[in-house]
Amino acid sequence: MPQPCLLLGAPVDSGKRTRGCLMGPAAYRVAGIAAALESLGRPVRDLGDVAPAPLRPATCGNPVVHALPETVAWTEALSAAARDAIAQGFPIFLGGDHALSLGTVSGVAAHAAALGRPQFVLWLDAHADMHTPETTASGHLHGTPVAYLTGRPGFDAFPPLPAPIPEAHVCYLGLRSVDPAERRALAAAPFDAQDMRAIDETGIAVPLRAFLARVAAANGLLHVSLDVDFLDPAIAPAVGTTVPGGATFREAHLVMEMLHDSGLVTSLDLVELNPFLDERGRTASLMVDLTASLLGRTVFDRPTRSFAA
Ligand code: EXY
Ligand code: MN
Ligand code: MN
Ligand code: MN
Repeated sequence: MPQPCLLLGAPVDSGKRTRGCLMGPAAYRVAGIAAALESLGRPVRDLGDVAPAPLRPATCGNPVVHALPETVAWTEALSAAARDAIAQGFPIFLGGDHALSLGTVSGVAAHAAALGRPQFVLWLDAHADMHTPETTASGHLHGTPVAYLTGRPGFDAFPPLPAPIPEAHVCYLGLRSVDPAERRALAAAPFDAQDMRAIDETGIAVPLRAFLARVAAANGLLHVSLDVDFLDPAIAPAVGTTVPGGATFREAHLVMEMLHDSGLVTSLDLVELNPFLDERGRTASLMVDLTASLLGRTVFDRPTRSFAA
């Protein structure tokens, strides 16, 4: 029996000022995510929506930071939920904005550390999400999870990070909107950061194959964080932070298909869907189809392969 897919709604909307991502989990359910995965022979358990921890006062030095106590409360609850879920199956976190990943990824990384295995992360996003609460100019904490997860200073208001992720274990694909402070942070540490220009030059399979080979060689666990704005806005309009020049339909599916064939992925975030901005559910449906590709929907079955050079 394959591992069950565990659906956990994470209706986080505190990571930015424009609201709507709280409707994301409902949109994925209406778009048929459970049936799509069941049709692939995977048992599916919908664990419902996670609730945030009780709100406590939280402050930081930057007065523009938005909804800090709310995001801290989500981080606490989602980290515990993720750590619990990954011990029982393949968790899929239905977002919710990208601030949810402060919790989900810290939780799965804690599990990996307890197993004594390295945690890797594939960040599919137009943005680097590498601000700290001190460097963000917008104050939007959905732009901060990678900094938190790699142990940057400035997150004193948040739960202590159980298991920081080494920068070299983070691969970005799709970057095309990176702020100056984030560029400096990326340049100063060994992130595997691929912008859209790199993907234009080599195709998206080349950097992904190299990353997967590294994960396999390290016997790592792999978390995938899929931001809707990784996709080109022409195919995925339901996001508040559209950036032109994103991944095409086929590039995105190829990433998911290769991830499936690698057999390495152990958890998944679907983030930043704002159903209020969607057109007849097409973005929600595309995200469900991409998830199905990651879980093995294909025309011809291919054997699991290591992607080693
Ligand atoms: N870098 C910009 C900021 O800090 O406001 C935009 C962040 C957008 C983050 C989205 C979810 O990926
Ligand atoms: Mn993001
Ligand atoms: Mn983004
Ligand atoms: Mn910014």
